[in-house]
Amino acid sequence: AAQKQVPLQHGAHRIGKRTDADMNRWRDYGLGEFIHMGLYSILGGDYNSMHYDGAAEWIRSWNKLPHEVYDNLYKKFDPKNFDPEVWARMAKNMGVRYVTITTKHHDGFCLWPSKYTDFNITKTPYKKDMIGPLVKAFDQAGIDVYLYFSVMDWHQADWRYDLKTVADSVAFNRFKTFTKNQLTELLTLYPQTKGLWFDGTWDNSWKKSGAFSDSLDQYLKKIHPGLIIGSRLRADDYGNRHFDANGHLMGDYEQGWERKIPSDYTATRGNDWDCIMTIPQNGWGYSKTWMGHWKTPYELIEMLAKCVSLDGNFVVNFGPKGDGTFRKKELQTADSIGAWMKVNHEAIYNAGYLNWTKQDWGYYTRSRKDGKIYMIVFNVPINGALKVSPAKKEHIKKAYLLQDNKTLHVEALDGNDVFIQLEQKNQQEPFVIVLETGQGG
Ligand code: JFZ
Repeated sequence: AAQKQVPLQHGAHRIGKRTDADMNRWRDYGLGEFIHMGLYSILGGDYNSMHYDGAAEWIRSWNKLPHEVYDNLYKKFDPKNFDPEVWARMAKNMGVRYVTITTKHHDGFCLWPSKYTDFNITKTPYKKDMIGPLVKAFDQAGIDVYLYFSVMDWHQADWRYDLKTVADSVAFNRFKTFTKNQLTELLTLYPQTKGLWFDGTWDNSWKKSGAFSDSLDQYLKKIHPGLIIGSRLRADDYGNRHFDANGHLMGDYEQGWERKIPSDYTATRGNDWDCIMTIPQNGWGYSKTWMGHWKTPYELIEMLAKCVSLDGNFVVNFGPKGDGTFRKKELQTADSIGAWMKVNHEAIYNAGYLNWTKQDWGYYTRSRKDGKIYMIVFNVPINGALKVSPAKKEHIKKAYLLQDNKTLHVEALDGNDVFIQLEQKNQQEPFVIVLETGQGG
């Protein structure tokens, strides 16, 4: 029986995936990059010889650091060694197909010359715009650009966490106009923008502004056709976020997979989604001391394979230093992922979910272009044989290594199950096997 539907004015306006060219392109990215750059990059998580335990880009909220000190950091913002071409080349070499850049984080500092606030990059010793040159360099490298924008703004006097009085609502209405102006400005200045990545939308003030967030979403898409906006912008009539009261996704893709990956396909609810991941345990902006375990390139590649196998994209975050350069470890990580991608990108780009039973050796992906099946292998069993159990009516005709086209022996088992026999059992790195299938069998 159909569930009772709650009538909504500001719920999802579309059920199911977007199928236009822009969204199809998004779906096929596979791998992306996130960049957090801002005033926090100057401090790197430290102040007065003390270290802040939280995420470095949140350091302004630390009670040991006076707001006045933080808000004057713009006088020291001078990324002298910033070269947009170098950033774009690094991303290209890593094999990413889209990038999301912070234009304004929670602190309210704007990396573009916004005419709606003085708290922007033109007032720093650096003086110049950072966003424009980045958009241009990435765009020219063939990497699609998305702009991160925090709605929550600690610098604006009109920002409210909640709307408890009439005065709160009056101030917050001014803030809404300010927000709309800034977003219009970004899309006007940087028309190459493919989408907006909203953040800081979890407070009551915003949850009570469902009508506004709905109209803002429609307005932005009207002035910028094809624009992609995830599920972190809107709230419905009742303040539900991501999914409306009827369980429908509000946004072009699910934006809630932050440092976590769906356990299986059911958990994705069949929606478009991406996972954004930090290399350390947590923390997005540059931190001199990295938090917890540092994910190795192969760990990140395994996450990438898992995301793509579940129809999602995987996005790795980088936090450049205040001078505009990347720490060595990040450069090495980007390099290693890139080296693997150069050989194996076919299994990642334009590929997605395959409904065959998952096996312990790794992950399947299927090409949306030609239906080829990829096995991304991380764990080779002791017997050196990889079990494949195709869905009914499909059978394996051929298996070969993507890295050198070497054909592998396919041994028939019960039904249409097979063992793919590896000649070399002690693999040291993840590798890909291509399967060609036929009907019947
Ligand atoms: C937010 C920011 O607060 C953070 O600084 C960073 O920019 C990150 C990309 O986004 O952090 C979040 C947002 C959402 C969740 C967790 C952290 N969440 O949904 O679990």
